Amino acid sequence: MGVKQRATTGRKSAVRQRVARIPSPAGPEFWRSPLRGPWLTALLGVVLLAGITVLIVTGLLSYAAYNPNVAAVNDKTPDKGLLGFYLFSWPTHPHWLYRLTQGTHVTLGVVLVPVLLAKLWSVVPKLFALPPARSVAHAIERISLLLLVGGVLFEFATGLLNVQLDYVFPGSFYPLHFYGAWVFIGAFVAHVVLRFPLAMRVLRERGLRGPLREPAASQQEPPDAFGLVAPRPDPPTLSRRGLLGLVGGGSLLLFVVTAGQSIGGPLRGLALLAPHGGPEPAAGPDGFQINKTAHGVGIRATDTGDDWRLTVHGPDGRTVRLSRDDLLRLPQHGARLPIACVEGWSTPDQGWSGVRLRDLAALVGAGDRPPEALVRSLQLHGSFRVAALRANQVRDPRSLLALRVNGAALSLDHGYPARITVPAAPGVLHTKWVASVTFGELS
Ligand SMILES: Nc1nc2c(c(=O)[nH]1)N[C@H]1C(S)=C(S)[C@@H](COP(=O)(O)O)O[C@H]1N2
Ligand SMILES: [Mo]
Repeated sequence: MGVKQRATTGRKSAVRQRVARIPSPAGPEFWRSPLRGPWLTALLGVVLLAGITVLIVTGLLSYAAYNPNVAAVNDKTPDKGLLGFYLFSWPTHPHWLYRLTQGTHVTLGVVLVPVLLAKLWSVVPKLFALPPARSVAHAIERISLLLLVGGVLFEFATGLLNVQLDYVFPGSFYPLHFYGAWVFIGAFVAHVVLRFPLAMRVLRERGLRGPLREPAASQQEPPDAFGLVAPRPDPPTLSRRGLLGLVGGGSLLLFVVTAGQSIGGPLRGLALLAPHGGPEPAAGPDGFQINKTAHGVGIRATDTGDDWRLTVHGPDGRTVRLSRDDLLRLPQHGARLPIACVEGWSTPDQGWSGVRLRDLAALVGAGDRPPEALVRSLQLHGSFRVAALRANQVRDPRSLLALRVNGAALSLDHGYPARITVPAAPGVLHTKWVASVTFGELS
């Protein structure tokens, strides 16, 4: 072997030795924060347990509110099967119900992001640990963790993209978020059953505030059996109190720049992060949010002019066609109702007036017990052109084919010549630029 060759080999092995000394993320040495430990993880875990439980309940309610099992019109999720076991007729009382449940779902989802990130950070050494499985039980645990972490990231990502960017997925948001939710719920329940007793024990033993009062020098939690506490910690750069302050402050900030889109009032002007936040639209009958403009969905002025007719179909073939003047000559009723979108934003109650849906049903012989209704818009392209309403929604005296809002004719962007309003129903069922309503048994 030549001198040169020997030197190269020597350098190579030195490099190899140095590489061997760099700890890998799969080993505990790699993770150096002195703040990690069972107490921190338990505290964040308990906050997430409460928050995510509310997200799951309000999310499942939102799906039910969408009338997904009326004639596969609103939602075409194939083979919901057992996953739809809990679906029920979404009520029409109180009229602000969906505004509350969906405002909570979206606002809470945004506000929990810093807590979720902190929780994942607190357990990150466990996520990288190798070997992947030491036993069958351990393998099951690791797979459930994969579904848990993958599920939570998927649900937050699809949810946040939907509220921010208006449906950017291949296919529909609903099946993705719905199936994703059930995968996550399964893993979440398993995780809570396995870990909740442990978390409670840690919090009881050490107290809710105990570790926060300890001086910065002794920040580290005692060595633990789970491998969360760093065996060779770096000196602290942030106190545990500082970390929790950062997380809580982040959540508070997100609340302030989001919540106004559903709470309204002075907070609306602060909702900078919300696509439908920002200052209240100019005063006047039209002074409330518009999601999609007539121009944006290709509604032409000629479609909504004097030639416009509403076509109403009855259950046994009876059909009537009504001009806007015909409709205005029918008994007019008022209802103060909000628009509350699945994306979390909502308007305060607006004063709608027009013809009751049940009166329209009576015109085509669907009288005494109005059945379900299929509403079609003039709109030729894009989503939300058809919507199915349940019998309880058609029957409610506040459910209107609205012709006017806040004392003036609807503006084109708010759905002129006529739009649907239904108490407590998601905004997506409030079809604008209505062309026809078909009453009958849809499902
Ligand atoms: N024809 C038609 N109606 C529609 C929609 C639409 O895209 N097309 N969007 C729906 C959705 S998702 C919501 S939240 C409300 C929004 O009402 P706004 O645009 O008046 O704010 O209208 C609903 N009605
Ligand atoms: Mo919506």
